[in-house]
Amino acid sequence: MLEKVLIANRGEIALRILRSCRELGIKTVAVYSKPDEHLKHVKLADEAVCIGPAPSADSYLNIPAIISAAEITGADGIHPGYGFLAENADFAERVTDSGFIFIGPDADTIRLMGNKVSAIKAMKASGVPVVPGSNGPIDEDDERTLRLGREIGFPIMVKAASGGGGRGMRVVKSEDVLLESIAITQAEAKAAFGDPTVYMEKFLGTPRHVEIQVLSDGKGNAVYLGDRDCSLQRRHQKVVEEAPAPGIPDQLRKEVGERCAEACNKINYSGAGTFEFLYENEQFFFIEMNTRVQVEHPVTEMITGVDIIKEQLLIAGGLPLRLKQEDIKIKGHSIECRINAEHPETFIPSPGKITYWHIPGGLGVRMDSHIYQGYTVPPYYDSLIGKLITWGDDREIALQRMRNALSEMVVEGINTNIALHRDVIMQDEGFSQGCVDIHHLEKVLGLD
Ligand code: MV4
Repeated sequence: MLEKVLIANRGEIALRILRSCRELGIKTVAVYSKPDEHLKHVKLADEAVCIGPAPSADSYLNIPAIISAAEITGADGIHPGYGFLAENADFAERVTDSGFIFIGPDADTIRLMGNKVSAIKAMKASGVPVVPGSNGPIDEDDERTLRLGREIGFPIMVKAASGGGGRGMRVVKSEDVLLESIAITQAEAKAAFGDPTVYMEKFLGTPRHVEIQVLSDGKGNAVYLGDRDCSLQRRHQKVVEEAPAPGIPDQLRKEVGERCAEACNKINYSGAGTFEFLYENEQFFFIEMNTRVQVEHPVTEMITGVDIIKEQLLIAGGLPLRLKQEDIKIKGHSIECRINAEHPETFIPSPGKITYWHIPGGLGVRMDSHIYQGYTVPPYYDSLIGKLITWGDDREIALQRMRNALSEMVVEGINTNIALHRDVIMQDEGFSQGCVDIHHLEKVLGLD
């Protein structure tokens, strides 16, 4: 089992990882950039090492500095959190080659999923439903491409194999612009990712974003922990997430969940992972797999009672997964509001000193945050300052608890998006109803 874990991240997720390590009696090493020396988890960690100056490229993305910190402190495992190096296959490889345990799937699996063409191919082969499309890269044969396009039917989405998360994609309305759209996307993909490979999918107009959380030990024991709906987003940034995804037939949830768990076993997936789907007309369509723990993992923890980070640590430590599918019982409903240091209307980031910080409480209310009164939010990293999570026996109770919790929360000294959550989203009729699509929030905000 792991004895000392280096946390290669910052902010709320670094604190979240530290808490699970402590619960398991695992010692912790914090690594931090110069302006981050006052982070809460840096103070709480058993050891802390400064790995560089403010820019991420020189600190949280600095692989040699992180590995040196692990060597100096005698850590045996490295947890990458989310963002930064979490889905960097070269990092996972160098961690392993240096004799440490990477807390996540192996480098080859990260690489397989990092390339969307190979990810879709692997998932399709495992029986996971995918979007109708080219099922492979677009090649030089224009006649074949046009034929494929006609078969898929327009509109079509052209996507970069090395893209993902909304980068490197383009909608094509008709056949006459297909080849030129492909050429443009290829050129952009080459410039952005160093890989010009693109593929085609049927464009879905009004899907929901539904994802399935899995845990798998790479030894034939995989489970799915239900689903989440992350449709409420603005410019590919999720704003509110919930679990379970409302209004999905239970039989369908089960079928797709089982396919995901089977796919994990088939590829010997090790760790926590998320299958991302578009959901339209009561059908799931796989688009990508995330090989890390996600920001929104708490809503799944709330409805399953499973500590996802703890399970990641146990799997990485070499233990067989303790959970069987029949142990996973979905109970109630959970909603998460991402609290950002940004203006609630303009979305302009708002770093600075937090002069007053009052967080809500009560039954079914959870706050995952590294913030304390007097803390200064630095301008160098993303603006997430916390996640307010509620749970209730049903969606209505979780929603009402969220409205109450938001009304109790007070942050002074910086702008936050609390008012957006409290006065706009949690009052919105469509959201209150449930089942809104990925365009809903931007429509409500008048941005489309
Ligand atoms: C799509 C799509 C419609 N049809 N693929 C955007 C992020 C990346 N993960 C995949 N994305 C999309 N892929 C097909 N075939 C629409 C989107 C999309 C989207 C997906 C999930 C969450 C928010 C989104 C916002 C805009 C577009």
